[in-house]
Amino acid sequence: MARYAFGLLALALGVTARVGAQLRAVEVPITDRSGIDSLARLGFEVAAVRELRGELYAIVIADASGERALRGRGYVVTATVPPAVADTFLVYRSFDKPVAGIRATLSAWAAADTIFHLDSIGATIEGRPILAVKIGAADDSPGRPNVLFMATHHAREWVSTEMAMKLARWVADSLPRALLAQRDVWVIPVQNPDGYQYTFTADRLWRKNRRTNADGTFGVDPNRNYPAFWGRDDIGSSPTPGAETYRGPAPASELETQAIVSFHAAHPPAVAVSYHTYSGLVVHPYGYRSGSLPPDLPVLRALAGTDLAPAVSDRLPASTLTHYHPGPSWNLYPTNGEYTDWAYRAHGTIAFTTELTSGCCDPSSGAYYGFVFPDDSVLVEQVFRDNLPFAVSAIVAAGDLGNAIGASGLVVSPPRFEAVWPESWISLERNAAAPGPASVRTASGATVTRTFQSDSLTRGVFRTTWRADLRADEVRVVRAASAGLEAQLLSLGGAEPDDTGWAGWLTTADALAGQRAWLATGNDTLTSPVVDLRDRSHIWLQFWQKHAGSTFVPERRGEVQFSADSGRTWTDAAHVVGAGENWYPVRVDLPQASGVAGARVRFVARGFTWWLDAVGFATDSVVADQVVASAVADLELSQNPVRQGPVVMSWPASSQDARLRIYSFAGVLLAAETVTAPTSEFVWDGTAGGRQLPNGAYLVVVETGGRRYRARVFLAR
Ligand code: 0X9
Ligand code: ZN
Repeated sequence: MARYAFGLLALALGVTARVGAQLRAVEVPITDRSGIDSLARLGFEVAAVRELRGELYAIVIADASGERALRGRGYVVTATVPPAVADTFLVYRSFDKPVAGIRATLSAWAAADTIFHLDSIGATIEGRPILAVKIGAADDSPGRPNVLFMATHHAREWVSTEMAMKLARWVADSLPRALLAQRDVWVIPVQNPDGYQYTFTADRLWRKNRRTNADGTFGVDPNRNYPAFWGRDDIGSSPTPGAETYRGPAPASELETQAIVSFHAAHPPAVAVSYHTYSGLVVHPYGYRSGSLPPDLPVLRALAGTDLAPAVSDRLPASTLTHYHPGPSWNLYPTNGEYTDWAYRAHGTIAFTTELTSGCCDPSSGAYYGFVFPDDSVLVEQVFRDNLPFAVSAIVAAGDLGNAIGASGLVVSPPRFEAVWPESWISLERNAAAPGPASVRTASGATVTRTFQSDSLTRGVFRTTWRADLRADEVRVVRAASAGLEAQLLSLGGAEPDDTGWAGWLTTADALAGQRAWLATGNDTLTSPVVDLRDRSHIWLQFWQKHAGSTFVPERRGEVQFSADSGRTWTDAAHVVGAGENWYPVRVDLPQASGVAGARVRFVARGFTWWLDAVGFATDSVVADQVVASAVADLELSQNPVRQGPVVMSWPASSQDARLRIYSFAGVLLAAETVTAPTSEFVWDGTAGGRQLPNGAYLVVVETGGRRYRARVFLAR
């Protein structure tokens, strides 16, 4: 079933609401849902669909030029006053409503329950308090990491406020007390109270705050006003006061923004989730520029998951989605002055935007609802339940981000190479020191060195480029010796004339490296030649890509598949969804490729425009392959990396004594021990010859009964 591409996607495409002044809601008759698709494809913002006197109408938010464009396309356009809605819903309630409103409810909770602490962190232009509740101890302790859940930057996104309210209640009632005692959990259910109130009294589809702009229009977009990347370009936000994404006259010009900024200065969150609606996403920094990846991608990805192991399932009946797509925010569209980029830049906050609900469909009518989620307590409760595991994982992770575990079981990848060529990227742990030089051993046996570069945006991820001095086929082993990392390209293809054995896709001169790249523009499959990976382990796939999809149509995507039997059977290794207009590298771990003689990958474009270059198998296990090419299996380790105390290494029981050797990463033998049968484990405290070894990677090899086991152990203490 098709999904309908609105929300602000339409604004990003920029047909309407770009220039000109006042926006208004107009009704456009459509025959069926495909009419919504057509409008969305033209770039119009369809905020809702309404049935009136048996006719179907799309409600489009447009300015004068947008209305002209609609008429120019033959649409009949009628102004509509989005109804002021009576404050009498079953689920929803305004900010000001006596007794049951957001303000009254929070006050009642704080009065009734000693673990609820209610605080006003600022006031709006219309004088409403911006309310934050803290659940747990009353005082602030540096020993308790802050976790922030925030909602309703955008006035009309009501489900997000209910999500935050339910979460506050759940944390107070049900979060295990031992965990709560170790966290400061904060909830700000309405970041934009004036706008939120206005959606009940005047305009259900209002988005911005309610400040009067210099040109007489109203409102600044609260999610474009933060002081990071503010006004960087006019695509990620608008300089036009009447526009829906107006960024305001200056960074943090708005009282609501100032309240959040000072809140963060006083209580910097380790993790934050900013709830919005709609489109079924869990996105994270960066959002300011397509293709930019944050240094903490391993932590963000562990928590948000991947399309094959997503953190949030969508179990709403009639939803068009099965899960929320996780990824960098530019998968949706680029923004600047946006909250998560700011919190991450300013405070290192592991920050997410959750776009709740798919926008379709209301199970009672089958209707698309967009921002107007049904007033149905069962459905709203389902949204909450679907999103609760991710919220809980955020609370847990805040205590030890390096060991974060996602709601679907993903963990933080260890320090590693993320790409080998044409740029070598390594990601280290948060706050790791800069590594020494990068060196490359070339096919001719020469060594070339470069320094790893990092800047304030890529802190912790170090990059160096070989493109200028080395051809891909000359690169063999890449090393970041001081970080104990190395990687080796085992195969490489990039649509160049001498890349033989690849089939499918056209080639294009729009290349990342060399002269050509591959390009698919619809349904097309690119298949690699067969690669022999016998005697190889710790295999991963590197590729660089860009793509022109949409998160609103996730069934149009790229699928990366692996075959261990030369292409007879295939399994999914990764999915690629959404927009990504600049080249960036991807690493996909392929543990199932170890020792495989007939390894192949293929890239299946499903209605997806997709560029690929520098595709190849790589391995992290260069030394291991050199020292013990014939190891049969890996040792079992009680922890890796080893952060604290000793590590217990074990192997299958054997009737013979075992010989255990510890090597430096460069292959120097540091220690040898004998373990007497029937003991089949060794407790290692990180020393060799009585000497404490420095942090880094070591290779441990155990031989017993004619079998050989090995492990690469990271000391990180
Ligand atoms: O545009 C926004 O502020 C958010 N979407 S919404 O439809 N709720 O308005 C998304 C912000 C996420 N960040 C980026 N897409 N860069
Ligand atoms: Zn929003």
